Amino acid sequence: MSELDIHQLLDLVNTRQVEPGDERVRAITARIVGDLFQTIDEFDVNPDEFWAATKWLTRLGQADMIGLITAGLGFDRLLDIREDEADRAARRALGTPRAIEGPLYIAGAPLHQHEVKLDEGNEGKGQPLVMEGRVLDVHGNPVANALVDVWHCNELGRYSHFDPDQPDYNLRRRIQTNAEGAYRFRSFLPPGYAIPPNSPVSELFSLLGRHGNRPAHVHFLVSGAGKRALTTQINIPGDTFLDDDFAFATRDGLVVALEPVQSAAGYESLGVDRPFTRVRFDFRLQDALSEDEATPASRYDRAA
Ligand code: MBD
Ligand code: FE
Repeated sequence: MSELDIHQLLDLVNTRQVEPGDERVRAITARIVGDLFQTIDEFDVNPDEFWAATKWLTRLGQADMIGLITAGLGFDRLLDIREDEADRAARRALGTPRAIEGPLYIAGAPLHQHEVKLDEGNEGKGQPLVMEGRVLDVHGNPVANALVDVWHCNELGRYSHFDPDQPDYNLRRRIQTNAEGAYRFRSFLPPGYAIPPNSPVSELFSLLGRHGNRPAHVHFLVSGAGKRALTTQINIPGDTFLDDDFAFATRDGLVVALEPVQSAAGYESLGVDRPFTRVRFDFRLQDALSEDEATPASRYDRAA
């Protein structure tokens, strides 16, 4: 059996076994290897192309950019679509639509009660914004002491912890809602995001003839006792890339309305002293069916 054709080789790769292993991992691996064998064969991929691809994968991992390519190739949104389908199939009451976490969440942001100056240390950058609202359940009842974990990019479109030029937790905070489920924060309207140039991701995107832009957005991980933790984003209207997000994450119900507000009355504690843009947005959380569902955790922590 030392001379093999492609089919015999694939069969060997997928059937070798000296111990039980894991059935599901065996089956999924077999499918992926089979699909790749077929791709190489159909497209007549030559050795130089194949080894260039493996080097690209190595560089992608070394640059910690796997979470960026999954977003750009639609996998993050795919998982959300499948979760939505599972909710519908289970006839679960729906809350605020979920939207992808992205690769740039950092746990453990500073915790504040009811309100926060999210933009502390970034004063004067961009147009002043106040976002406020409540965390509610699917029946519209407030969720007291809910946690609103919020993060967005700086005025250059970069995220703290991934950008050496920003202090830790810049533009990242957690806000605990009051008894009425209310939260509010001051910040500035962030710009969109663009994938880093001269990176493994930008290399593939140029070969695909694609851009790597996201429309302006703000991320949230919202949780509360007995409620299903919600990962979502809001989009700022008017952005060129609103309907052309490289990560395919724009959703109805998450493009907020911007209200110009002339007077800072009532917002003194947030240090607002000039006209600002207000966004009012209530988060609606589903009931949790397990402790795991209620736990506010990043996708990587959840998977661990
Ligand atoms: C981002 O800011 C983002 O939200 C996603 C999903 C991917 C890359 C950058
Ligand atoms: Fe983002």
